[in-house]
Amino acid sequence: MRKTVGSITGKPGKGGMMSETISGGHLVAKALKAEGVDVIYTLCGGHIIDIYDGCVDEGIEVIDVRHEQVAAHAADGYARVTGKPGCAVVTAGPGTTDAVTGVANAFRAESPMLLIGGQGALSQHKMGSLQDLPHVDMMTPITKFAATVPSTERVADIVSMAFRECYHGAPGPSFLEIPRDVLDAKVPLEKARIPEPGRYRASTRQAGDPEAIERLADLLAHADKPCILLGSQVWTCRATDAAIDFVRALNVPAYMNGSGRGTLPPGDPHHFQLSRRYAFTEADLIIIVGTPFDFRMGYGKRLSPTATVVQIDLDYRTVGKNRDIDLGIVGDAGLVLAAAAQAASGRVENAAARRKEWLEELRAVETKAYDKRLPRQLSDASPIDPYRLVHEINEFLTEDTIYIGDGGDIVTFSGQVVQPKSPGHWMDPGPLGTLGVGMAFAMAAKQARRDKEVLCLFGDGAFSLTGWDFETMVRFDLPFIGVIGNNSSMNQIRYGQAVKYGEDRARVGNTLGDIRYGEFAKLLGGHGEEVRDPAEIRPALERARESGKPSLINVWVDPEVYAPGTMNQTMYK
Ligand SMILES: Cc1ncc(C[n+]2csc(CCOP(=O)(O)OP(=O)(O)O)c2C)c(N)n1
Ligand SMILES: [Mg+2]
Repeated sequence: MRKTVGSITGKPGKGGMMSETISGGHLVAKALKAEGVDVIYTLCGGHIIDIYDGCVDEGIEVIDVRHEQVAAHAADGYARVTGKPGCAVVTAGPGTTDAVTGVANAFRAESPMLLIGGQGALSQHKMGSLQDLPHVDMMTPITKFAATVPSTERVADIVSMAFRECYHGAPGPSFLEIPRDVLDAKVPLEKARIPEPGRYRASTRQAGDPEAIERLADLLAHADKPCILLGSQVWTCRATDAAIDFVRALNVPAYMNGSGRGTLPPGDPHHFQLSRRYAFTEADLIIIVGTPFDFRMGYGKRLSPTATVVQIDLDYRTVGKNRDIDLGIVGDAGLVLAAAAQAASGRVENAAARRKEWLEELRAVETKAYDKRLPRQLSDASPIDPYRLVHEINEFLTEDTIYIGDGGDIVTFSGQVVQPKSPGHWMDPGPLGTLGVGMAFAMAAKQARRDKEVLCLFGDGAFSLTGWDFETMVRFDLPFIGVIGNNSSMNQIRYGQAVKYGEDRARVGNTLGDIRYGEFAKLLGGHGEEVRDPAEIRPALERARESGKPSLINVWVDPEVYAPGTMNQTMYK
């Protein structure tokens, strides 16, 4: 006799009574469901199939990809887009090692995701079972929490523990390995701890030290030339409204980086982009929000030594790291900015008005830089100037287009020109600089937000790393506009070789074939085109939009030009 309650099957208990049982894989699915996770990204393996079976019962979609790196990047992307943690499930051994890059990227990008890896049965521990590796040891340095699930009863408990750990300080990834016998075994339902939705973890948002907020308000009241950099945590904390209120009420020019791009729309009087270096040199008060003093900030050395520097971050370890600061605040970007604006109100009217000239000064620098570059953006040259390509993309984006950049030099061009029109509509790998995130981010963004358009600009090198997952986009009907800036090279690296070793020795290890990626898209069931004429970029983008399919517009750009950002990289100096 067999009784089935959803995922739960019955077997005779003590005294012949029926007791309900549940397997480890089904407990995983229940814990994911409790967290609000509605999709897992995976590549199958015998060690993990019980999780799939649990997902069927819980109504969790299973998106199976062609490489585990993509599964992990997609979980990272899902977290960024939805604000919920992402989840990737991979098999033991090579499945887990393939996913390492995705976890590492999420670690540096402060993205909350859970990677679940299979593992050989506990009963065969260290006996040399198929695909056995020390996964937890490997994952520990690149996660906030890495553990083995020791028993079936504790599967859901430890999954919820891993999610809790994702939100300690600045968010990040967790890893769990679940041995095959732990996953497959069934235990009496009443013996398993199944945390209930909303009852096993608390908000970790912190409002910042009130005394520090007061000091910030005071600094704002006295500053003549303040500026603020809104980093990725502004999006992580969903602090867009607080940031906008802050810059408007206090009349502070704002620069944005990483996922913070789009916090203010282009054209907003407080939106600045091209005058950042000038502002960091001339400002008397610089407020850095949710972005570290890492290589992107010249480790803090590019800020005026005489400016008062304030740093606000979710992670106490980031505040004051690499550069001294005048005021540090550990806390949630939204809560801190709202509290500072509130504390400053009534004290800053004069100061805000006084800053009119400072904003005009920056706008003039901004306009000059824009005008200088404009001819390149409008260039009719063939082969196509990369500036023209990114200009066309920028013009083509709508308020509902999520823009993703995945590549070297070509994406560096786009960083200067492309301005997302809405918050949370810019995705880049983050400080790990991982090539190959694009397809996975497009997959996650489109799956999570069917109402959005997704456009990904790839370098041809970056595309080649994970391009086969274009097929997954077709299989799951996830239309997106893929654009390849094709220079048949790994140009960003080639530039460094040319500078260091001379042009005649520059073509080593960086040359790619002349691949017609438009044909590749068609082969896999998508829409594809080749573009060699700059005037054809916009119509091709329109056709991709209208096709309603995953698409690749392969744009042949000039391999002999490099982005200023590439040429300025300190590694080449
Ligand atoms: C996974 C990974 N491998 C290697 C690198 C080093 N890298 C940085 S830029 C670059 C060249 C990328 O070429 P492509 O995507 O074609 O862009 P291009 O520079 O040609 O515009 C490489 C190999 C990296 N960042 N990530
Ligand atoms: Mg290239």
